[in-house]
Amino acid sequence: LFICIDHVGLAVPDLDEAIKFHAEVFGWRELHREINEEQGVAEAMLGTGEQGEENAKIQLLAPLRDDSAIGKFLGKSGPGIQQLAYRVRDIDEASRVLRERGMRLLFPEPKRGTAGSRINFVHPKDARGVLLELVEPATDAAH
Ligand code: MC0
Repeated sequence: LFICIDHVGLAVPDLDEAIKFHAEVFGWRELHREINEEQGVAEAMLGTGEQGEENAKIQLLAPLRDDSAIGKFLGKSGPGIQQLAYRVRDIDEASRVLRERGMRLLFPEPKRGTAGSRINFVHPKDARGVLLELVEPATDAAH
């Protein structure tokens, strides 16, 4: 059902400051940056492995608005891990199987995620306290 851990998402108040911190302290590279209006975030993907090696990424998520998912998370919990993302080959099939197993997905249909991917989320109450994202990468994605 799942291929691997795609990324771990961290809620941050300031994207530029967070990118600088993770680069200077941990040595992670910025791979990608974009604004996702629908999700209310400015996000950056950081590469955690050696160049060219397939590895899980770190996603930095800064809120565009206070009433966005990340804005609310920061207000309630402060900066930190907001989500764990599993990569799937086929998000429609993975969603069907998870629903069959009693998991509530947050969106009726997948939405657009980073770099043209298709995403959905398992409700944190059903995933035992973890906001679990499903990511089907775009077929022509460079990363
Ligand atoms: C809330 N809860 C969490 C949580 N957020 N538990 C673990 N991790 C989180 N991130 C818990 C609350 O503590 C609460 O538990 C219960 O879930 C319900 O929370 P709520 O306060 O009623 O609901 P909200 O308003 O905080 O919304 C939570 C929800 C929301 C997960 C529904 O954040 C959402 O719709 N998220 C999906 C979209 C998203 O996260 N977008 C930003 C990333 P108690 O025990 O207090 O009842 S966009 C993204 O990631 C894209 C760019 C990408 O990867 O490509």
